[in-house]
Amino acid sequence: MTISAPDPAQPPPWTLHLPPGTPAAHLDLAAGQTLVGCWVAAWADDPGHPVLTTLDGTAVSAGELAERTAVAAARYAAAGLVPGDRLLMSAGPSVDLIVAYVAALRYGLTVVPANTAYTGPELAAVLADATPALAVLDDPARLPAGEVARPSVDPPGARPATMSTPATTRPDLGGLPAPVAEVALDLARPGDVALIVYTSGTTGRPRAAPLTHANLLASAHAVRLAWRWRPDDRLALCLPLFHVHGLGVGLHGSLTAGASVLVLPRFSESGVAAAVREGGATLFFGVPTMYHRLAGSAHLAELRGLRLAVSGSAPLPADLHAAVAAGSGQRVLERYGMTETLMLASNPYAAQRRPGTVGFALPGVSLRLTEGATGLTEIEVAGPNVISGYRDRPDADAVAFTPDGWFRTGDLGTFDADGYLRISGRVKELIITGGYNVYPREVEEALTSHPAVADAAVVGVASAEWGETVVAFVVASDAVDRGLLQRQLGGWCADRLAPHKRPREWRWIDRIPRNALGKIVRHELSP
Ligand code: MLC
Ligand code: AMP
Repeated sequence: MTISAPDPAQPPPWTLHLPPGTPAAHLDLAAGQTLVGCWVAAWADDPGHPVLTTLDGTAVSAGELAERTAVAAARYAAAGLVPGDRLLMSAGPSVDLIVAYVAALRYGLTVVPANTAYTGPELAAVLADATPALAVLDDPARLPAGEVARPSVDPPGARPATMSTPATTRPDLGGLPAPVAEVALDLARPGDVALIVYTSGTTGRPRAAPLTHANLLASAHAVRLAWRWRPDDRLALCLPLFHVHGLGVGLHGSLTAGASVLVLPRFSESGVAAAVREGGATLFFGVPTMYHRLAGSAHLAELRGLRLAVSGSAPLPADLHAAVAAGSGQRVLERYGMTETLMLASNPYAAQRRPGTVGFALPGVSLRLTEGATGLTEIEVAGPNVISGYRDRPDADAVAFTPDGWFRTGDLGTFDADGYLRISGRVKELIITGGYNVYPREVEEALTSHPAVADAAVVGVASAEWGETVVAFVVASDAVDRGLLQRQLGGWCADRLAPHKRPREWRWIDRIPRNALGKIVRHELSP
């Protein structure tokens, strides 16, 4: 039962995000446009504008970025790629990587980002489902050699059970053939898929979210408007470029606003401080773990120099919000997003930023709450930012979308008296640690595949630094030495799971509580 939905007779709640004087009735976030079309138009307007900078003095102007991405696109063509092909991307943030990425979109490729910490089996699962024509990696040796097994999604015989691993290159595209001719650029249509992002565990059947140019542009425009992003802004960007936070909000938002990105190779408190002090950064976007570390460092006060600091991907505790405000004067603006829907809600830029809430629906986005059988209210979303369905997964679509086409976020929420959205929990089985998602089932499957494990369950426990950390409950199959088994399981997980998915703590029990359907009763597992 829908208990709270936008009133069609009233202006949408998001009009309060718009700068004064914006004609809301005429707001058409991305209609008929593509990400690259919008970026190229901004570059042509001001070719000398620095678009990418680094702390060691690199500066790439808009005109140079246009040129470098055209050359890179021609190299993709010389390597035999054609528009519509998929390109796996798994590398740390760098100017080269951004050039390779933007070039791929300009040439009409679909980019499949993957976590740089993925183990061989995790990467193989993405490769097998996505079948990219080329992989851009910091270390090409990370790719499993030879053939990879493909998941059985299609009826038997519909496609081969294995695929060859794709050609690889580094972010500077070293090793790709030199361009032989100019190639046609920027021909993507709004409905073409720019990104395919895997959202769930790599075991079982993968769930891939195809994000179109129109989805991504609508979300980039929404945050550009809501956060008053200007060409003279410079974002200190140290988020990974394989998730929608770093890519969809940080990079796309900056390029859509015609602003600059200060590219940092990784997050560090001193790096963020230097970005503000020496690099001219006016914006910083981070996950709560980054704010926790900044708040505990000697660099907190440097945030004072920013025009805006934004937090997302996980809940920002109200006491952390207060600590950052006390130490730097920055009232961090918290926003809420999700891979399949991009950005959903944000605290207001120009009105009260209310700790513990994620504010109001962003421009173009509609939110409603629906009460389930338990009486809890789930957040549902519709808008130009939302995917139209998972890739080749009608079964997942049937669960994720309501009959009237709204997307179920799996997050629980309530609106407070002033209409601020508060996220109160999750219906989905998900642990968020340092802004990364961990699906308990994936970790449990890795654990129970060990011969000495009879059963296992994984839960998240509260952590001031990480938000949640992963704790494993294990039933050993025989009377084995627990210390030895724990060491063995540590190595077992390290071979199969990226570090953020590996249990940080271990508990040994006799039986995993399960209900009549065999489902783990997680709340009975007390860490
Ligand atoms: C690193 N480690 C983690 C971890 N990140 N463990 C649990 N959770 C994490 N998030 C591991 C390391 O591999 C290492 O393992 C150990 O923890 C200590 O690492 P560290 O050096 O202290 O961590 P660091 O490399 O500094 O990484 C911390 C971080 C990073 C916060 C900078 O986690 C990060 O960039 N998080 C951002 C994730 C993100 O962008 N999420 C957006 C998803 S999109 P070992 O074994 O070597 O000791 C989304 C939608 C939306 O959610 O709304 O945005
Ligand atoms: P992902 O699947 O990686 O895109 O993660 C999306 C999930 O992150 C959402 O469904 C929420 O559960 C969570 N999330 C993102 N932003 C916030 C936030 N500000 N507060 C609480 N949870 C958040």
